[in-house]
Amino acid sequence: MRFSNIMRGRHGRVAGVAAAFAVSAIVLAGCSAPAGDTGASGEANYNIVVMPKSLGNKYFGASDAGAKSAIEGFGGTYSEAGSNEAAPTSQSPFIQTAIQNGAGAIILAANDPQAVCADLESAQAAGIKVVTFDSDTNCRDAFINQATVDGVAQGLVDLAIAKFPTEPAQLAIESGGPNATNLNAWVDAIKSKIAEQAPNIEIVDVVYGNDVDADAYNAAKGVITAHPDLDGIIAPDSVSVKEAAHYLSDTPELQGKIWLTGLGLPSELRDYVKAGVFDQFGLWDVGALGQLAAYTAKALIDGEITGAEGDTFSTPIGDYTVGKGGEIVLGPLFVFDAKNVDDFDF
Ligand code: RAM
Repeated sequence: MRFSNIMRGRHGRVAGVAAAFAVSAIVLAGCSAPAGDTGASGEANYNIVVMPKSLGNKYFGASDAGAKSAIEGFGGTYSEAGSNEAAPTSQSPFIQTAIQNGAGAIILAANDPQAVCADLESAQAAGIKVVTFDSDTNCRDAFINQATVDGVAQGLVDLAIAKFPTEPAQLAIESGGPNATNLNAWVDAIKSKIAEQAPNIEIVDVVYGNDVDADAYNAAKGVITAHPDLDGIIAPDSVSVKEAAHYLSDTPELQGKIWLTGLGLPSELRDYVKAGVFDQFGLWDVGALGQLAAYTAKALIDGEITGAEGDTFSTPIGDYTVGKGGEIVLGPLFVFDAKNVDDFDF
């Protein structure tokens, strides 16, 4: 069963097809049309370059596959560009290449709110529409938010409170890139919600795995070693939760002692959940996130929206309204467990 079917059933809205993911190769935009809304022929310029935080992260493999299916569906040209490093300025050279190649739009998940703004502003000055998704910048036409910050944080905090309703508990947060807008917003919201809603729970540390498998594994090991009384970890990025589960799986004496939850992919976590290494995690329809970013880029190129609050547009996956600050929200957090994890194919 695809996630879109579940979303349609649970929330009464068609959430789109989560396309099968694949780790994408670096493909630079091979665009030839002039930048801007229309090419020399007056045709809309649907050459769209998708820039994930980094390549090799299956989360972005799934989102970019969704963007590719949407872009090709409306007759555009999809390309993906990025490096293996989720560093603040790692996308800069790819933005410059997209400008030189005359892209019609750039779709980007930012590693830092500000670091690529000079490059993105050059792109906008050249007539390129800029859509951020997953992690925002201070410089774009619209931002596709997978779920509200409050919704993501409350979903994870609810799981923590269900596990530790009254007894004193020490939890750590293991995040990904230390500058990422989305992750830092979620970490702050988790901390403040725990402080307000669960005085019995203490957040004793926040550590970072940099969206890199080995770093994330070592961050889990390090924080558990540094805090002998630690009861659990909340890991709000897909690499951290996967690698924390990997470390717990390698260390059987910690299973049952260290509780874990986070945001991750069913395909990467199903074996750990079914083996009882941990019980529950959250996420959203990652393919639909990429699709919505692509349809938003098209709506901007077509002049159907400008990114102003109240703009509305229709897409094959539903009707959307641009919210405050140019934000468009995909949908709510969904919780996976051993019973439903096999129903999802991303
Ligand atoms: C990681 C990224 C991304 C986040 C997901 C849950 O792959 O850090 O930004 O949204 O996890």
